[in-house]
Amino acid sequence: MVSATVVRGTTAAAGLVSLLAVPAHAATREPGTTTADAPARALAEPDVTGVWNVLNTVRRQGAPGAMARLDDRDTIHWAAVGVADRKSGRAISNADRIRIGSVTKVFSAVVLLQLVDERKLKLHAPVNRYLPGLLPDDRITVRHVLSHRSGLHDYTNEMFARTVPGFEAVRTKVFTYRQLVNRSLSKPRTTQPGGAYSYSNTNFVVAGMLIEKLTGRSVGTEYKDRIIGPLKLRDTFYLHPGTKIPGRHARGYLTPDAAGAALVDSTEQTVSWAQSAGAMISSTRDLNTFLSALLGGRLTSKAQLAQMERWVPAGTAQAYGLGLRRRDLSCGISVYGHTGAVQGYYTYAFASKDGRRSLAAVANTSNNGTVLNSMLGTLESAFCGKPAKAQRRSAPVERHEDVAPGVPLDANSN
Ligand code: REY
Repeated sequence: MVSATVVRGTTAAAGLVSLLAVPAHAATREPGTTTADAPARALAEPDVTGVWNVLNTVRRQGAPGAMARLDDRDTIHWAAVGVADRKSGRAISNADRIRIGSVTKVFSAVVLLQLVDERKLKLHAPVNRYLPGLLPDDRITVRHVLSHRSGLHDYTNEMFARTVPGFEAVRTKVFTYRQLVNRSLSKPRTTQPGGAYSYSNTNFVVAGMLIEKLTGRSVGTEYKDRIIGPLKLRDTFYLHPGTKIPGRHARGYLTPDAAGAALVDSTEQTVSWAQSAGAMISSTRDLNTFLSALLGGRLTSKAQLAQMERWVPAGTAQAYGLGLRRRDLSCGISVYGHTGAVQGYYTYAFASKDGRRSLAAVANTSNNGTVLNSMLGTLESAFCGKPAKAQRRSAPVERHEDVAPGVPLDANSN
């Protein structure tokens, strides 16, 4: 088990003791976070030990490894427990790359909002204006798609109804965007255009199609030129339909539906079933850099960031903007980012309103609702600090809006 705290520029020792040694300047409070619908509040000191405890918990709950990195202004904390590779027994580390699943959606949304800034796209315009005839209803707008209010059915529901067979059936497949949209359109829509939030990967497949249509280039090129390159994200890739994770990485282990069945190594896959909805590779460091830059206003105009933060209710203690999720923590602080679930990997990537504190936490398993739910605790510890004595925090129940439905909360918990 490894944990450490580093003040940028001075590498510190590893170990739980150093983890507790918070540098003096880090004690400065943030000016506060304000959301459209929450009062301003100062952030408490992060409870780094609490984050570490959560990682240990998720390991006991079935994750081979778990890790987190917390960037708090100039101070970096990280912690890692368990293994990156069950065969070799190599310890997992925050230097390991991972598949980030739906955190990819934030990248897709940023590209589209930059295109709005460039006046190449209008949020209130129908998708069909840009992609004639794609959708069966001209009333579905770009905003509806990016806020999961299009009503487009999530085709992954059927695809992964049976977890391991579903995965093996698509592991090496290469889909066109249109094939994925057609799968969705073969089912009834879930709402009227602009109706209630209903999470669907189909929306961000449409987002990828919009990016490619409007720019004439691949989504991979757009992520690279607009985000990965400018932010110098050295661990971040979109390699579709390549199946390998380049360089040092944590292997991913999918939990089968049958209790007690052996984990399935799911590291290599095309992720073609998700593409612009979930196929990126990254690291905890790059995710923190990315979200800090986004929330800090360095990736879009202020006006488009404000659009991303126009919230619709999205379950208990959650709201969704445009490709961006807000989670309201027990201490009244809200954090902004996304979760990701792709076979073998769970990711939480969130930042404070001003982007100055960010947390990325990863477990190298999936289809384990208990682990997913426990990982919420990393956000509580990172942004709310130590809970007051005798007040045990009850984490809000994870509602699987952003994970294929059908993952029972108590899966594998017995
Ligand atoms: C896909 C299934 C989940 C994952 C999904 N991921 O929609 C998007 C996201 C990209 O939100 C799989 N679960 C698992 C099942 C459930 O197969 N039967 O947990 O690995 O990140």
